[in-house]
Amino acid sequence: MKVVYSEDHRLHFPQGELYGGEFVTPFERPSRVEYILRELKRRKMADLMAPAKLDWKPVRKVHDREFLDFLETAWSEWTAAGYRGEIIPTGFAARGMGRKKPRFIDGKVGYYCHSMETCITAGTWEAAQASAAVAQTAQKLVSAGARSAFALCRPPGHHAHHDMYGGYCFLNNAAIAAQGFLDRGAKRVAILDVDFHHGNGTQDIFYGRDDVLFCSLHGQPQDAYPYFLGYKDEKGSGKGEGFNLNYPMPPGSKYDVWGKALADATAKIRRFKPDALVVSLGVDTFKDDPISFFKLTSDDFSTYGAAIAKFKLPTLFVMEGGYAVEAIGINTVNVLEGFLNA
Ligand code: Q9C
Ligand code: ZN
Repeated sequence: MKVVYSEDHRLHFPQGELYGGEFVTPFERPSRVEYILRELKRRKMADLMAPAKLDWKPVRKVHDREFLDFLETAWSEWTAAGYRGEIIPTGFAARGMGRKKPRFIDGKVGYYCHSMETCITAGTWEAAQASAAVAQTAQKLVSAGARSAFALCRPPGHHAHHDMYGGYCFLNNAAIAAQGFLDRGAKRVAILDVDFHHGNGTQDIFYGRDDVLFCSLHGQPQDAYPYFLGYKDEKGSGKGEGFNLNYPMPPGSKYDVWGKALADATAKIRRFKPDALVVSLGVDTFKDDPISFFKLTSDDFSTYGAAIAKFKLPTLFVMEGGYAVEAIGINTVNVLEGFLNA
């Protein structure tokens, strides 16, 4: 399988993540990618390729222009204000407050951010663009006829909204890829999000559209990040109604529960008759993941990789989360190998 990868992911590595009131080393760290690459090489599955230059057209269709400008200039505005730490917002537009965008950077950060664990650093924008280019290059391989490709994206993307970052995500790589498929002739694209966390960003971007079916399997928002989206009754709006499907599941869920959700989503995706499938591949559903509460085993990843192959669709895997770093390579490559061997 073609694997698209850029070393520029290393440009994004914040010193801290706000977690339980402490600053800890971010769970979303560069070594995640190294473990995945090592396992791909060990199984002789690392047909590596560097990304091409990013084509901004599909990016601008899924993200707000001023949000992109903000990401580009945030670091220089922050340092110009005299701040010496990494970028973290302090104030947000909470209930009852207004929606106008502030001028000063500290206010703008609160306007464009939805979660405070995600720091912006000097290299973040470079890394985020490289990650989007990785997804897009892999998408173009599939659009050009490859049966599948793996976009080894970092930072991840599925928590990035049309105009908000957070949840370790800045640009929505899977959404950019889905838009890329449509721009290259696909009539309908399905996105299957198997990351432990609800793909709130992807949901937001396609909520009013009927050309992209979004299906997310995740920890129920009563108990799991992102807390404020991911309920079953979020079904899409306007002509997008019926094209957003959420499968929230309770703490401790094993493959017996998770696999049933996948089977239901599979039936809905088939009925949609997509021309391409984008898999938002997070392996934080693993039983030993440090920030998640599902109980999938390493073998379960092989099982669902094979299940995804049964769609017989051109398939793009886009890396999202997974924080049990010692197992992240095994679990990720199990999905890909399960898919290839099906
Ligand atoms: N107690 C992705 O997997 N913080 N993002 C969770 C848990 C944010 C996860 C705190 C988790 C973001 C791509
Ligand atoms: Zn996740």
